Amino acid sequence: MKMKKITANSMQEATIQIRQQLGKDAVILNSKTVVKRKLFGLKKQQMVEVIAVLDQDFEERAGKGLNPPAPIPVLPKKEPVQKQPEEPSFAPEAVKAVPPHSQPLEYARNERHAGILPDSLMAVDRKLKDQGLDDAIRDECLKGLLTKGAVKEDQIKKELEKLLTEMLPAHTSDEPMIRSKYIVLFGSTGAGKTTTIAKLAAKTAIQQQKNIAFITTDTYRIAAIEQLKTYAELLNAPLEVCYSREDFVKAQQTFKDYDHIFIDTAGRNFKEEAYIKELTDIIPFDKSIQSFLVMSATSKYQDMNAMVKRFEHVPIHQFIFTKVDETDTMGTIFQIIAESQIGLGFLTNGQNVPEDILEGSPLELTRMVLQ
Ligand SMILES: Nc1nc2c(ncn2[C@@H]2O[C@H](COP(=O)(O)OP(=O)(O)OP(=O)(O)O)[C@@H](O)[C@H]2O)c(=O)[nH]1
Ligand SMILES: [Mg+2]
Repeated sequence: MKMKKITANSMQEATIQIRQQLGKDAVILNSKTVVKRKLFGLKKQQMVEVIAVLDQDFEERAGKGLNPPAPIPVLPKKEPVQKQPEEPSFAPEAVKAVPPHSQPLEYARNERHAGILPDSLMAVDRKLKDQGLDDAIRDECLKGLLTKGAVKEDQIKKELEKLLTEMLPAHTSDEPMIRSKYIVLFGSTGAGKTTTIAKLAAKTAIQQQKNIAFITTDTYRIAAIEQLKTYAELLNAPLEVCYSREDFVKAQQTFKDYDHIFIDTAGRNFKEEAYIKELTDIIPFDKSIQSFLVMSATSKYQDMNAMVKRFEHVPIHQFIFTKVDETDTMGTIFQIIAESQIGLGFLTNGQNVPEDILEGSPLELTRMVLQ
């Protein structure tokens, strides 16, 4: 994105200069009247100061190869609403509307913005960068703030919260987060799958008074079965261990009268294609299964991104991010959700079962990023 600040005698003159310097596709984001001193400061003259941009798309979101979000069984997820930023009222006809978030932008960052953006917006850019948000998302925020004329602290806070929240898939708060008969958690080794499944099952059994049961396909570590068995006993819930698809089908039959069956899976190195096959060999990812990809909030963006791509052929309905108590940087989570448009299911923030878990909402996540 090329950004320019132009000061001219009139809006018309500014528009001509913008066209000359940025071309006919430039977009005016913000304008204000300024008083400039002329003739060695003896004369004051009213002028217009305009900030305009030229977007240069370099890649489509889809080109990043992330999975499209899988519809949640039983109650499908609603499509997120993409809002177009308002066009400034003074925008001349030739100046286009600001494109939506789906079009990322590229530009040399601070050097080109220095002297163009007000300090308050430079500070926003820096803060979001520190959180791990990429150029495209930050550009979208800066454009949105300029378009709304939000350059003061209180305006920025309100508008930025709104802009960021709208980039995330809409949260259907009227539907329970656990909404299918079978709930499966999968993800990388040690991410917190078993602990989280115990938290979810306990909440569902105790708070919602549902009949719950457990299945585990984690047969690699003896301790893994014992770990889940301990939680099952505490909740007075049955547990079946499944080594194969036949075992799984049998367990489904055994648990046919239960409300929710929580399925724990083995932590494996999912860089290996074979492990994904193992997972899908045992569990039939059909319409009765609601699946959560579990990742630690402390993971790097590249690893999370690779993980999402790796599960291309397994439906991921929502994410669970664990260990948020171990990081101050929530931007990576935000980035992954905004890019993949796969919704946030839960965040876990400690080792206590069942307390340390919360439902994720787009607004809450945005607030955590902006804290
Ligand atoms: N700080 C913190 N620790 C957590 C959280 N969730 C889980 N843990 C800890 O992470 C460790 C691994 O948790 P598990 O639930 O065994 O992880 P897993 O994904 O089932 O591990 P594997 O089955 O071996 O792949 C345990 O020590 C948990 O107590 C969390 O939200 N915060
Ligand atoms: Mg486990």
